Amino acid sequence: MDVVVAGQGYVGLPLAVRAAEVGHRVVGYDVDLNRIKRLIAGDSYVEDVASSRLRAVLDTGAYSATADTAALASFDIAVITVPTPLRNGVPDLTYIETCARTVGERLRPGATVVLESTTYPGCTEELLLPILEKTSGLKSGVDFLVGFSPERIAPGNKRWSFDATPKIVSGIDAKSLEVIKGFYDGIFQTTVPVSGPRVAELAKLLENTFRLVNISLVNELATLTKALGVNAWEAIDAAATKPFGFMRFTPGPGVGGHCLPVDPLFLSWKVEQELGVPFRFVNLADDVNRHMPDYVVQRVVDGLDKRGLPVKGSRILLLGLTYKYNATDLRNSPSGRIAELLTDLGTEVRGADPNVPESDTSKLNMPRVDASPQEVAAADAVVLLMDHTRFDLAMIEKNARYVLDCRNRLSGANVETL
Ligand code: SAJ
Repeated sequence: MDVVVAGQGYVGLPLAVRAAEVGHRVVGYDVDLNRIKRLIAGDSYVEDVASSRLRAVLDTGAYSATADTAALASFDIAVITVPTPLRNGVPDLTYIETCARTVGERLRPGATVVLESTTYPGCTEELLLPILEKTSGLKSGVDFLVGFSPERIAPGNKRWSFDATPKIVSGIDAKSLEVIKGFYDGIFQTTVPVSGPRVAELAKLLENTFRLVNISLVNELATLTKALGVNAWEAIDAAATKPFGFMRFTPGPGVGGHCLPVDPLFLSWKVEQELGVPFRFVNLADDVNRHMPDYVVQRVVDGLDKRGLPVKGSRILLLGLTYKYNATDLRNSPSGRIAELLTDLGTEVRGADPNVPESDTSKLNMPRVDASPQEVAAADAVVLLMDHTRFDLAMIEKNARYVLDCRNRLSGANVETL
């Protein structure tokens, strides 16, 4: 089939390349000209799509990349994989709206449109579908088919590769579901049909709300049991020996990334909009996680006090600036907030993270240094935020005068654990 994948990011590009590999003629559409230039050159910027795979489908002509909407003229299936960020706690759906208009203007009778972008329950039928009808003049369910299928990309996850991860599929009616399921059956090992787009939209939000709530639980547990003199990390490890009914999460300096701090708030926003009541679990979890940077800073202050060191003017080294273990992404990382709070207290903050691309150094709100023995030894306090495998933990243990370990990886008289 002729397939368009609108949005060639970490969700759209793997789908486009895989669809091309299984025999579809795929146009990868993106408004970012730099991305399109790199794609045409066979230079993949997505971790799980090797450039060799991209070049292979470019060479056969099964895949092409473009920013030119004229190339979207005759698709059988269009999949929308554009970003859905939050702006001040409110979902920003402008990318979906813009893309829906672009797709709608080229929609022909008999074609199908699938939304994959994470969004609130009802978005496919309340926002996407009317735009498609208005811009095309066609009738959904009669002239064209529509559905929702959430992404479950786990970048770098070797256990659950792209096609091995079960794929939820939905349609506004039986025919839409049949065609959409058939498309994804050719790409994924398992598809999971549900009764409609709202269920699929909600399932996606539930998956990440589950994580957000349970991470906030162990975060609050860590802060409270520390005061009680009980080691939460050890208790979590012990609880994790239960072979059923428990899932291990670990405390951290805060919840970053573009999924967990964002997706669940689509749910709480919709509930507030429609019902006028708060979604208390989401709001509480978000609040606990947002205050973890404050807790980390308080622990640093206490650690300096205990060592008779004035906070003002002290030199602090933050290790691990990206949002999660071994990640390269800085989005919503707690390190930024922690640096801001420590700077406001008059400390001199430096940051080290070998995973942050040089091109992203300018996004840091602190001077960037190497995680060298000299930098570690010169700091009045070291804070291990992310225990990347590229860090020399033994060197840190040996050279740090005082280290707050937010990942429970270090030991020694100079080490305190979050
Ligand atoms: N975090 C903790 N403690 C934990 C787990 C995570 O503090 O026990 C923190 C991380 O440091 C990070 C944030 O939470 O700052 C989010 O971590 P995450 O492991 O949830 O990673 P994400 O944000 O990349 O989540 C994505 C999600 N994938 C999709 O939405 C398709 C999530 O559902 C996946 O479970 C996760 O990847 C994954 O497992 O890789």
